Amino acid sequence: MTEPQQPRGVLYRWASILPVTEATPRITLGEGDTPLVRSVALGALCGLDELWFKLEMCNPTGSFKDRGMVLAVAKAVEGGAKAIMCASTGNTSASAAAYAARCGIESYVLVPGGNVAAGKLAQAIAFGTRIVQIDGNFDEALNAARELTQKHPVALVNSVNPHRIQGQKTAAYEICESLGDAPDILSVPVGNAGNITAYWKGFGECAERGLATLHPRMYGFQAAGAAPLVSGKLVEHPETVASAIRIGNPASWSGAISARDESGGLIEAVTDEEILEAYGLLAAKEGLFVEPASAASVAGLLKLGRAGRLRGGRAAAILTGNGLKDPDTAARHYHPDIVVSDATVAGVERALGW
Ligand code: AN7
Repeated sequence: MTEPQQPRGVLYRWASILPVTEATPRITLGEGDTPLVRSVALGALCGLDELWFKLEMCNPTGSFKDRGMVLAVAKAVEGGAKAIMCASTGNTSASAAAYAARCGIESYVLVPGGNVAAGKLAQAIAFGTRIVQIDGNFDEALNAARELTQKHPVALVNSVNPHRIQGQKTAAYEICESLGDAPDILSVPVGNAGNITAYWKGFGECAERGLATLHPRMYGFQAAGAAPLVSGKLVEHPETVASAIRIGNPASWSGAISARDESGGLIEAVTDEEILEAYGLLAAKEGLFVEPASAASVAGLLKLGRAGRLRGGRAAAILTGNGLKDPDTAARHYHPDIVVSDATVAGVERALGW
C-alpha cells in the first residue's frame, strides 16, 4: 500500500505564498502544475538557444485563468459571497462558471455580443452560469460589471480583483522551479494585462526568495487591431481574429507598463496574419493546438527573431488557451483534405492513392 496522494491544485501547492488562511475553503479542480515542454522546431526559427512552452492550456477549463480564479472564488466564498460576476472575452467566464459550480454559488458573466469563441460559450452554458450578451465590446462589459458589483451583493472576479493576480503569479514560480532559474525572456499575449502583471510579480518574488538569480525581460504581444499599450492610446473599436485579446482599454495598464519598463522588456503588436501563421506552425511543427490569442506570444518571438532582434538565450512562451476553444477559427484557417472511402482495405488504399 502507498500513501494516498495529496490533493493537487494551486491552493494546496502554493498556500505558503498566497493570502490563504485557515478559513479559506481549499477548492480545487486540479489547476496549476502545467507542463513546461521544450520547443523542437520554432526556437531555432526564432534565433533562440532554448524556447520553452508553458502549457497553461492544460488547466482544467483549458486556459490559464484557473490559477487566479480558484483563489478569487475561494476568497469570495470565505467572505460570504453567494454570487460572482465577471466580464469576459470567454476564458474568464468559463473559469468563473466552473469554480462557481464547484462551490455551489451563482455566477453571472457579461460577454461581448458575437465575439466569444464557441467552445468558451459552450463551457459557460454547461456550468450553468447566467450569461448576459452585451451590445458592446469587452471594455464596456467590464465597466458594467464593475458598477453592478458595487451596487449588488455580487463579488467581481475579473483581474482587477487582486486575488486573481496573486493566484496567477504561481505560474512564474513553476517556471523557475522547472528550469532551475528564471528564463532570459518571458513572452505572453496581452489583453487586459492581468497575466503579464502577475508574471512580473511572481518573478520578482522568486528572485527575492532565491528561487531565481535573474529577472526575465518581459515581452508582451498585443494584436495589431487591439494594441493600446503599444500606441499609448485607448482603442475604441478593437478588432482581431484573436477574440480573447480583443480589448481596447486594459484594466492592468500600469501593471503591464511597469513589467515592461522595470524588466527592460517590450510590448509590441503582431498582425492577425502573424498570429495565424504562429497558430499554424505551433500545431504543424510542435504538436500544440492553441487558440489564436495564445499564438500571439510565439508570433511575437518569430517576428523579433526574423528581424535579428533575438540573439540566443532562453525564452519561455506562455500558451494561454486550448485550440479546441475556438473551432470556428480552426475551420476557417485550415482547408481539410479529407477523402472518403468505404470500410474496406482496398477502398482506403484507393482513397490514399497507395
Ligand atoms: C487565451 O477571458 O480577458 O492580458 O475575459 O483568454 O491577462 O487579459 C482573456 C484573456 C491571453 C490575455 N490569452 O490575458 C477574458 C480575457 C488568452 C486569453 C489573454 C486572454 P490578459
